[in-house]
Amino acid sequence: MSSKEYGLFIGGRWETPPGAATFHSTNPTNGTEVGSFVSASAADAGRAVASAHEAFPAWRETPAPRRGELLLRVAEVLRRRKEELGRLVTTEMGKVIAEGRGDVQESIDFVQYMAGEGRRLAGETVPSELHHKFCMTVRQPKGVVAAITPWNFPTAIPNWKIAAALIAGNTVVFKPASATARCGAEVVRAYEEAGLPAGVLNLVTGSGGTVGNALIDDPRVRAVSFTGGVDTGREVYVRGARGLKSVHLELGGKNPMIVMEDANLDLALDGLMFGAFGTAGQRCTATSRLLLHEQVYDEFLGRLLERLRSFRVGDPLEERTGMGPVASAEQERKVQSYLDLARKEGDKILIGGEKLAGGGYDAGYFLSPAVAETRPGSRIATEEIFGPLLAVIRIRDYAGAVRVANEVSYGLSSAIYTRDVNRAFRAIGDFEAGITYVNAPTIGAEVQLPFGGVKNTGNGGREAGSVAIEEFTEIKTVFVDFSDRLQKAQIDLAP
Ligand code: UN1
Repeated sequence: MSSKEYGLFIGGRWETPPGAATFHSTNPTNGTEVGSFVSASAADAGRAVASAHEAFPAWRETPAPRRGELLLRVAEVLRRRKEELGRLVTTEMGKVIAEGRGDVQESIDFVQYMAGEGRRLAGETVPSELHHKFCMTVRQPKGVVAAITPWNFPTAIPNWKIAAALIAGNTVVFKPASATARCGAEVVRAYEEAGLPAGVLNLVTGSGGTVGNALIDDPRVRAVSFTGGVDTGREVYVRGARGLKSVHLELGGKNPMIVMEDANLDLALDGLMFGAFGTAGQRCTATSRLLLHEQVYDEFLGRLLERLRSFRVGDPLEERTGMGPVASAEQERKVQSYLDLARKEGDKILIGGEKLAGGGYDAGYFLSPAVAETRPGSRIATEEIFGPLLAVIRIRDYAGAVRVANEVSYGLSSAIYTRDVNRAFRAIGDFEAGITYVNAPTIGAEVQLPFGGVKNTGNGGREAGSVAIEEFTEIKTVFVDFSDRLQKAQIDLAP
């Protein structure tokens, strides 16, 4: 794939500001350049906001079902381009091709789902305490929304935000992660091709410190939707708070999988491989802790290590590859530093963690998938690593497993493998997490359900599902009095 140059997309036009600085994204498999982009200034971000602001009145007046038809066309474009975009995801980010395609499929599913939302956007109708008075709520768009997205789901997460914001009648300024800016730009091109009116969706590429902050600080931006790390998320929240904006945050995870003594171990092993090493562990929902019952500890661990010994790490574009490179030098360093830390803290690295060298590996960020035995409370058992390093903890019983599962600051996803239906249902209540899976790994969210977490994973909001609309709308409460006289609530009918 040859590299391609992209400008900013503002007011329906691609443009490269004269003299603009540029940056590029690279393929984590071999270091080649994938795309070159404008490093936008705060003034560029301001122009993008101005364009979104200008486009807002006409877009909000467009009937929501018409907005939905447009989204359906976007879904068609994405479907037609699925293979090409899937390969781009894999090339720019490094997840294996089946997952690259899955990323695009998640985009298609969500955009299509939101298109249908255009015929719902439901409010409520409730009785009045007075005669001939009608009470209802309607949903109204917030205005200009800033969507700031990470590199791990470089088409799906942008679409989660953009499609939900647009169907509700907002206009959007989108800043993708720099590492996957080409995926971001191609998402925007799909909306352009579908015929979205000028200014309704704008793209500004560049650093979070310049572009992201300029967007959050701009008084015309009424809502910010951010997915990324917890430290940045906290800064985004504080910054947005100054402008009293609605700030929606999807942050980290330290997701446990509990495997009980009565689990179907074959099923649990398949689930663990997918949950821990899918996307090279770089999902907010990745299974990063295995809480393993002592009765099946040795057997399950033995089978896991055996599976990993024949696990193929390599070119993510090859269909048979199990795991590609991690996404960047920074990710590689981070995982390696956690491995060092684990060794220092006395954890036992059972397998993996080497930087792979020779052959096709030299120019990429290839690490062998790692499993470390540790104890509750250790750093690798509590901090988000975002890479192919699984922490394993021995547990004695269900109560202990839940205690360990919950003793982290995050609360996104969680999973339990058991055949005991009582225990499964108890786990649903006991896990401090936004998502619980029973007999399935911690990853694999579906778009028609809410996605998000508790504790440091966010600030209470949810993406996806029909509740996604709540993040992007204001509720207007409406009273229509058709009695032709002044009626006084709380007073007229009081005894
Ligand atoms: C994320 O990791 O930020 O459930 C999103 C999953 C995916 C989405 C993950 N459908 O793993």
